Amino acid sequence: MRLSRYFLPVLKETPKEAEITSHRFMLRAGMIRQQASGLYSWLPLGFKVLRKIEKIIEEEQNRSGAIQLLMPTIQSADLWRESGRYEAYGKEMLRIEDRHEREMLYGPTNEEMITDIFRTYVKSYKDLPLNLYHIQWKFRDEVRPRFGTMRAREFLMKDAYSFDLDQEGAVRSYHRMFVAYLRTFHRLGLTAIPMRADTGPIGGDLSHEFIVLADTGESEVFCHRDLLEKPIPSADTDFNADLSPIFEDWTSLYAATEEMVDMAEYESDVAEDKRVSARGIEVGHIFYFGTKYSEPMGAKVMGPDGKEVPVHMGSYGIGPSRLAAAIIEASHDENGIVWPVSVAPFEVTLINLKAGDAECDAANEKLYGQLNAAGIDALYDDRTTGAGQKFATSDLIGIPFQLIVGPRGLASGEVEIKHRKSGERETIGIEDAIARLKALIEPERRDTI
Ligand code: 5CA
Repeated sequence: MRLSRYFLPVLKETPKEAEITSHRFMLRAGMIRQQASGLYSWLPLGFKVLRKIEKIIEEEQNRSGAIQLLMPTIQSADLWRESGRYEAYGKEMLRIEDRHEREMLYGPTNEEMITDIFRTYVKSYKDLPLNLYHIQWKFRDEVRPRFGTMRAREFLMKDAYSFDLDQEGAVRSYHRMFVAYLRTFHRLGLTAIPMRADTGPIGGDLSHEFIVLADTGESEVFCHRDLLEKPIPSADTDFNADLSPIFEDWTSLYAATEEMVDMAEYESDVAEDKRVSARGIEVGHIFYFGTKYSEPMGAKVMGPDGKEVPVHMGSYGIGPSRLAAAIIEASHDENGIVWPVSVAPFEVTLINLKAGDAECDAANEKLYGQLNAAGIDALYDDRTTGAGQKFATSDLIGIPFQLIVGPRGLASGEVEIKHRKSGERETIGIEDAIARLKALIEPERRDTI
């Protein structure tokens, strides 16, 4: 992408309304624009990040055996009356009336709708286990939308729903999602710790929140320090196998959110030097709730003994639009965002230090062609602005590498590579630059771990 033809409305001023770093940088980097309280447009740079986050989530959901579909954002109130949640949900639910005076709502979550789909088509235990997911916008009329896309009113959610014949099967499905979540957050460049959690309006008795530690997090959390260093299950994990050993291993160390923490237990379970009490951002939340929806909504299957039973269900949420902000909270410096390669909107900024100079332009054009041919996602800063502004823009928007090309280096056949994260610079022969960047970028894409 040529920056001169791109739409990248970066801001010089720090917007007043932004209280936390990620919100500030998302506005300044031209990623998002607030349209009304808690409602955001995703501008091209932000949208690219969001799509990359979604793609990683999809790959890991698919790997675990979940199947993607798409349900509408608007739902019928009648469906929610069946589960009893229409009245219970309260003011967070945006209620709408259509022209026929039918009561509708903008979905805050999809347990009811997926249960309706399931009960329509699935009748036998032979079709289980089944896990269906979608990535769709949700609306919750939060009392205090704040921190940009971190707590918005309209936000993107990946929500998966598992169906099993009995509790034992449902717990296996829960473990599969647990492992898929560990892998997903790791690939997004995050350390997210699963913690015992409260179930809230979703209900149920087994639940974990996945928490990224950050000072600006909304909840207080308490956990064992070793959880921060634990190795992540690899891509060749067999999702048909019993994953309870991985689950037990992770959950044997103490970790709980403020709603669930038992201070006496925390202090007796965790040695003083291993205690981490910090603030955290909830990026994912998984629930097992048995027959809470299948029972009232009549989602039943025939068991092997010929008897009909309501299915055991779980639901599994991740917030891609919140994640864009959470990743920035976890990875930035005073100059801007520091994207992990796996979600960076571009992998390299090609910085032409003397746009307009025929020789320099030619060398940059050639490198830009080579970057594209090598499958490297490059932003070519071909503007005729000063070098300082180009460095500042690339730093602000968080591109992992800069390939810096100017007349002085070209005279001796050299270019420079700057690493966004460490600030390190290397001078390299122009012929070797693409291979070097490839070697730096490919392992960081994390698509094979
Ligand atoms: N039905 C269940 C799981 S599918 C559910 O709704 N879970 S949830 O309420 O915990 O939300 C799932 C995820 O959506 C959260 O972990 C969070 O990452 C994201 N999320 C929830 N509320 C918001 C919000 N107001 N703004 C941005 N993201 C949100």
